[in-house]
Amino acid sequence: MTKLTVLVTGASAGFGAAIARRFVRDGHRVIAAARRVERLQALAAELGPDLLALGLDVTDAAAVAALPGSLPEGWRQVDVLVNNAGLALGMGPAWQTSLAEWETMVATNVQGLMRLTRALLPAMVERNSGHVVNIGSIAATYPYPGGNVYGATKAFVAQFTSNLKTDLVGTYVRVTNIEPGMVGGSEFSLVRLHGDAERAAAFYAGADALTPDDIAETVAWAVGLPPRVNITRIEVMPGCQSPGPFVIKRRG
Ligand code: NDP
Ligand code: 8X3
Repeated sequence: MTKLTVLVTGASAGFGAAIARRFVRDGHRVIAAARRVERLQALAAELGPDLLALGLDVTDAAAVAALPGSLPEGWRQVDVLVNNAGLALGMGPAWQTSLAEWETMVATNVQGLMRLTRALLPAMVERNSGHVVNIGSIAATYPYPGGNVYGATKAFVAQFTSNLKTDLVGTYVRVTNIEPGMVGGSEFSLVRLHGDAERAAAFYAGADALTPDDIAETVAWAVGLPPRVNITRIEVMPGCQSPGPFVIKRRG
């Protein structure tokens, strides 16, 4: 087995931490990036020297541009980039939401992912080997009330992935978009609902939601396939979830 170096953004919680654990346990090395470095250090203490904790705000364009050259000696060849860092903020209708929150979602989910990819892709193409795994969402495909800018950022991720695939045709650099539905066991809803733990818990009550480990499994599967196999997109929902019917508001 080739020991890969995998850079996972948003590794301080939820999917990112599960993906980092999965790759290290599978015998790979992980650069675990996020803003809350103390959490990454705890992950390093848990997983040992195959995990490198990296303080990184993906919205910091200069830090992302400098990333390839600023990694420690021996960690500079990134074989797999998992663009997982992301967030939703708010569930309100478009005319009542905060413009600043919309901008934060765009800066993180769109610009952060775009810049990380631009920073690390040239070396992958140069080596004719590598894999960019993006964490999109079913919110890219299925609209729902309150999904406004969040869903739109994930639609960017879906189309960016598809367009990268066309640029990378004929190479062994792969690109995959994982599009999860309802996943519990992460901080996603707590962040989206501005720390309202009761509302966040109510969202998952009685639902057999996916877990971060299910997403880590999906990522590990796509990455573990032979280099000739490019999984371009995977939509993954729990059995308890499905797209809804069209809404029809009737007169009277
Ligand atoms: P969490 O809130 O548990 O984790 C989000 C991670 O992103 C954290 O580690 C956080 O780290 C990191 N992050 C946020 N902003 C930044 C930033 N500016 N720079 C660096 N890291 C950042 O959520 P999930 O694990 O659930 O979500 C992970 C991804 O999956 C997101 O892209 C989300 O949109 C997507 N997703 C989630 C679903 C769900 O139901 N949970 C379903 C579909 C997709 P820190 O704050 O330490 O920087
Ligand atoms: C998160 C999934 O359906 O809550 O991306 O938007 S959903």
